[in-house]
Amino acid sequence: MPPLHRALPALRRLRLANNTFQQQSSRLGLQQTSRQAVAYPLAHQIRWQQNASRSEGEGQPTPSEPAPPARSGSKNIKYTSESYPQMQRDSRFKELDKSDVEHFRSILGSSASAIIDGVTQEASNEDLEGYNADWMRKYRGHARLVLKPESTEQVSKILKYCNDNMIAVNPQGGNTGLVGGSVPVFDEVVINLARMSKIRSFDDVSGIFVADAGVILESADSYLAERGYIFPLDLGAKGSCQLGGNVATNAGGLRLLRYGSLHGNILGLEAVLPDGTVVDDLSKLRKNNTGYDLKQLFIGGEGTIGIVTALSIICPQRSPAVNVAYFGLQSYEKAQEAFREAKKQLSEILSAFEMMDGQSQNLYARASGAKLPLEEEYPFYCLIETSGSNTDHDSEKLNTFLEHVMGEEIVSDGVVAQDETQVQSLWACREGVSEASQHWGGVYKYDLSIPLPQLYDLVAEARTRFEESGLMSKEDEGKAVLDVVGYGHMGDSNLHLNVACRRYDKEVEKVLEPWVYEWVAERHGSISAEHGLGLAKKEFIGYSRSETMVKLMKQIKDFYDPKGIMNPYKYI
Ligand code: FAD
Ligand code: 2HG
Ligand code: ZN
Repeated sequence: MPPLHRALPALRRLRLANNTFQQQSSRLGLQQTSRQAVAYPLAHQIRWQQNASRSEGEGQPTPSEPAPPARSGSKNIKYTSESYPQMQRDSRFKELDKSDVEHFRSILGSSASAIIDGVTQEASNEDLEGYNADWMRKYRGHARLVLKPESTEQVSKILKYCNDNMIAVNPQGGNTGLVGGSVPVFDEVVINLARMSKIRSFDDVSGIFVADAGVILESADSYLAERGYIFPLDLGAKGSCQLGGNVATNAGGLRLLRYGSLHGNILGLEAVLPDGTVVDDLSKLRKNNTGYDLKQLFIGGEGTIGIVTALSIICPQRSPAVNVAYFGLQSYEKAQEAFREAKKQLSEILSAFEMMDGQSQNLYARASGAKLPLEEEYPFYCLIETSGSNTDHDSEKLNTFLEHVMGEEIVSDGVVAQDETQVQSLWACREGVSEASQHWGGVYKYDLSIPLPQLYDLVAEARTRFEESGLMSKEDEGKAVLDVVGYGHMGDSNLHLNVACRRYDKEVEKVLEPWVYEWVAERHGSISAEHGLGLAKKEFIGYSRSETMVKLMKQIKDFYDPKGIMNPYKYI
């Protein structure tokens, strides 16, 4: 089959133009099904904590695996307390004893899945590992107790007891966070929300969805898909991350360009404060200008002021006509031109505009064994998704856009998915990069907002720094760094700089930090576009926030959590 630009006159049917890629798609076993139910080439590794689950209707728990199997080799992950020896356990916090565990048992009942107890020696390190070690294999805590409440009331009783007894806690969802916020540093009690997995209600007229914080994102979206709606957030970790974790990190993801941030979509929250107070702000109102909008503090709060137990969110109609195209481009300037044209010509149907550099795509191909969609290699790639309500109308718009960008040589080559399997395969090239970049042992990840014209300069400069440092080689196993890759949500000016490593190494970190943060601050960007600060960026908040802002944040923290038991040692 000819490449896309030669097939343009026949584009009415939007055919995928690369036979070998189609064969590859079936080799990977991708299924013709909805995007949310597809097994991505690397996804089995992403679902490392809880298996994705389907909802069973209102009031029913969405089943989830009780215990997260730690990924193999997680015992080799260094303890955070060893990587950061300057961090000391806060001696004000109580060390757990048998009486504490007995009290928690009295709250949680006798269900075996409610407590993982390494304090009274029943649980092994193996059982606890999936809660102590993070997804990047970079951070590892010493927690000996994991509590899994199944109701808001239980969360309230647990927190009240912890607050009264100075017991530090670490709220946890799917443990897919990328900044070290989701796992303890020392012996904080992990409060994991996995068992709070009920969908509470859905109104198919307004699109308002209310669910427990422990519902897995993919389950929520599958539930909504069956009713013609879509969850207004999508990200690569959808099979494991929980709605509460999404709220707590204010996750951005792949659909933000179209549906906006959780700050706008979330209508109400239920949360528990450290002293056990239940904040019932589970409003289903679109408009509610009655004083301070306090729920916003929990959105992106990273578990530092309370535990989110439920949310209400407005969900849009699912678009029946979805198209995905994948392009090769000769330069970053061409990618910017393509974005400008996409906004101009696709306007209301544009639902994603993602950029990937050539290195990121090669890394993905190497890690997954997948063949890339285009026959030639390009320095840059873009993935565009359109979502609309009228197939003919959308196809016409997309054709006009494709003819323009190909005719003007903005885009050098491209393919358009012609069925759901191909949609998955194209998306996998983008979503698979995050995991591919840590395939060889470790990764330094930076998630940055940078003005669009300068966005890629950072990647090019970082690459030069590593070339000059002598720390990088694709072949030489002795070198810590394998490659420097850049990709991200170009439509949101959000770059992901990933430095793929064979091991974590302070020499590598020194090349990157604080240089990356200084670079971003000089351009008035943000050092955290969507992943949060957690532990990884604790020291660097000042690069993006003024002293006054940090002081106000500390005052808020002290007000909500005067004893400091919530997610201590993290950014605030
Ligand atoms: P966790 O990782 O368990 O926790 C994250 C933080 O939230 C921690 O500080 C934790 O203490 C706190 N927390 C968790 N649950 C609660 C709760 N109920 N109440 C209070 N605090 C809580 N992020 C993006 O923004 N966009 C992306 O595109 C994106 N893609 C990703 C792709 C992959 C492959 C991976 C591994 C991660 C990605 N992430 C992305 C990171 C991301 O933050 C999330 O995956 C997700 O939002 C975290 O949810 P979680 O349930 O796993 O939370
Ligand atoms: C993505 O957009 C995620 O794929 C993860 O935000 C980015 O791993 C990363 O750096
Ligand atoms: Zn992202």
